[in-house]
Amino acid sequence: MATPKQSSSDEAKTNLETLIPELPRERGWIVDEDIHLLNGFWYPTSVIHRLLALQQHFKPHPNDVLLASYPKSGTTWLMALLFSIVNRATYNHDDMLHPLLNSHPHELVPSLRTYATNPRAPESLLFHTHFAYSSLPEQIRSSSCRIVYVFRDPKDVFVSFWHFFNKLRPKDSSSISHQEAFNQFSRGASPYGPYWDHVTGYYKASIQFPNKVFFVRYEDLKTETVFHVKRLAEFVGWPFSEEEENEGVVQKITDLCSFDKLSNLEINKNGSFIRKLPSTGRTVSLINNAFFRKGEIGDWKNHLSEEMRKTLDQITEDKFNEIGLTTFACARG
Ligand code: PAP
Repeated sequence: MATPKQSSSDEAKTNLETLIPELPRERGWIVDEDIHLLNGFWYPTSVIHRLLALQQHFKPHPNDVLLASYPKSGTTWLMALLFSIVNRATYNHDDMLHPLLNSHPHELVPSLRTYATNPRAPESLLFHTHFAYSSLPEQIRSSSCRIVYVFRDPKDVFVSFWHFFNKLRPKDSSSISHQEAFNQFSRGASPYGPYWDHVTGYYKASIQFPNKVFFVRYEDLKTETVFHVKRLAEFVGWPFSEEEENEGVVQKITDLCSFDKLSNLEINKNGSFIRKLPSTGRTVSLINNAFFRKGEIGDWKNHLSEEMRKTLDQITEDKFNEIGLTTFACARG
């Protein structure tokens, strides 16, 4: 009897089932999901499933804007800013019905991952990813769509990540100590890591393709928000007109997307959304307020020992100095 021919999705599944066990593996941080080293970056199992599907099928539009970041680097903030900037002809910043007042930014800016299994909504040109630059589908890297990358002091990134996964971790899943998580992060074996290679990939791309990749530091956005919001709007092709500037629109959008404003909205204080992990079938309830903790520069001082600070600053200096990127090294003050 002839063997039934495999469909292409069955074949892809079989390929994955043989590929994943062969990849180096580490403990993941959320919902007992392991992470695997794929082409230099550590991704959770469910993410690898989707990444491979995207690499095969995703079709970018020339006007797409992809927000990219290492987790906990300012994604939610940039989502709110980009959403407000590109939709300001439809939603006025002081409209009581502005979507940001009733929806979490993560609901308004879909993840690139969702397009691995769902067709893309034609009206949606804004989406986000935590994939490294070198992992992005080649179709995105070679298309004319634009990429906005935000990065942040790795000391604050680690602390923010640590609080986030502790908040989301179901009570029945195993925990990981602060020191263990720190060791993994500094070895580069954290989800979506190594952090330093993630930043370096996008930084180099922003130097090589300045019209394609916009690179901004969370800390600079915090201290000179209006200046960077104007640059951002120009980069994504929706510059503010002189009239808008005179009317204070930039400041109003900045205020709408500020930590104080967003974190105090009912939807962000008490709402939640559910995500299912295809690899394990488990669901994670994402509590909206987990994305709004302190929103400060330098909270690491309250959570890292002097030795931990030195470790991260040293790696950052070694990795970033060689590519000419300003570092965050600073003494505990
Ligand atoms: P994600 O990658 O999972 O989407 P992301 O939004 O990048 O998370 O990171 C959350 C961090 O951004 C939190 O930092 P913290 O833990 O140090 O407080 C969060 O508070 C901060 N954040 C969220 N919204 C804003 C905002 N509007 N302005 C400044 N920081 C913000």
